[in-house]
Amino acid sequence: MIHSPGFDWCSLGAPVEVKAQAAALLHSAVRKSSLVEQANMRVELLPALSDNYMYLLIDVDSREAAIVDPVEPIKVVEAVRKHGVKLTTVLTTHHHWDHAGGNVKMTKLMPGLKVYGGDDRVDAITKKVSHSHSFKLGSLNIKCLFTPCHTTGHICYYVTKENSTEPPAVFTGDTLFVAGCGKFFEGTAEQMYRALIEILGRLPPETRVYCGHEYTVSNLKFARHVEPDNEVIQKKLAWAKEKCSNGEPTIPSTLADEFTFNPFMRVKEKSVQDHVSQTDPVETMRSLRKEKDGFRI
Ligand SMILES: N[C@@H](CCC(=O)N[C@@H](CS)C(=O)NCC(=O)O)C(=O)O
Ligand SMILES: [Zn+2]
Repeated sequence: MIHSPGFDWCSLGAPVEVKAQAAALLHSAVRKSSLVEQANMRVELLPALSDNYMYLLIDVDSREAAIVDPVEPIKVVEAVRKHGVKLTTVLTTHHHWDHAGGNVKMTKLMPGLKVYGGDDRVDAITKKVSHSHSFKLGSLNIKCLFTPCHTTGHICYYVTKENSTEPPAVFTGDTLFVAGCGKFFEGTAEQMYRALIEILGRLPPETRVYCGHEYTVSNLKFARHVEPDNEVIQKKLAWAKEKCSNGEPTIPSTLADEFTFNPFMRVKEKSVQDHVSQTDPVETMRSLRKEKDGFRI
């Protein structure tokens, strides 16, 4: 089998090798960008590599912008020009190359950028942050949430606007995915439980979730395996397949939605605990991750 890192991105109904090749082509040619517009903040989703996302976050009032995980800096420069905004800030979720690997080039293309991150291994870092560290992007407030597990220095960025009736946004990198979570490369089930349930899970339910990868279809196939009787999962999977086949993103979701279909957010549910024969939420998290690491659809 030809290995393509983004092979799970879509089901194209063709033999495996053809699928992998077609998917690789589609990733670069067909994955569409999209814009989430609110009165106060805009988020442009910029597909990168085979299944990553970069996010251009714009403060509408000041036209100041930040870019999350700019692994393909040329695409970022084009988007910044298109919107006519001033890019001041790089928000790095974690040090892995598919997230931080564009930082050096990004700062060369646009000198003077502030580069945020929670780990000394983040390329070109200028501002090392820790939990609850807050700063402004124009009129937007950005709060850093320390969520170690996928990597020991992983940061999620929570974005709010004072006195706004519109939903906040959270950029979750490889901690929380739509319907899934990141692999525990440098951490434990206890840490992922804290990140997903006690930190992200306590943000307002309407918070929009912008994650690091387009893994929704493959994640939902695992979710369906865990909870075959959960109709929300079936519906979301049909919706996500349709989106993927049109090259459209399945992002953002909301935290409220994640609690209805994401098995890693549902570790307190009996149906999920029963699947892994556990009764404790942290042990359920540990067992689920172990099972998904070896899961093939
Ligand atoms: N299973 C991944 C393979 C790539 C991978 O391991 N990705 C890392 C992030 S760069 C991860 O944490 N994946 C979560 C998972 O496989 O559940 C996929 O769906 O394509
Ligand atoms: Zn990644």
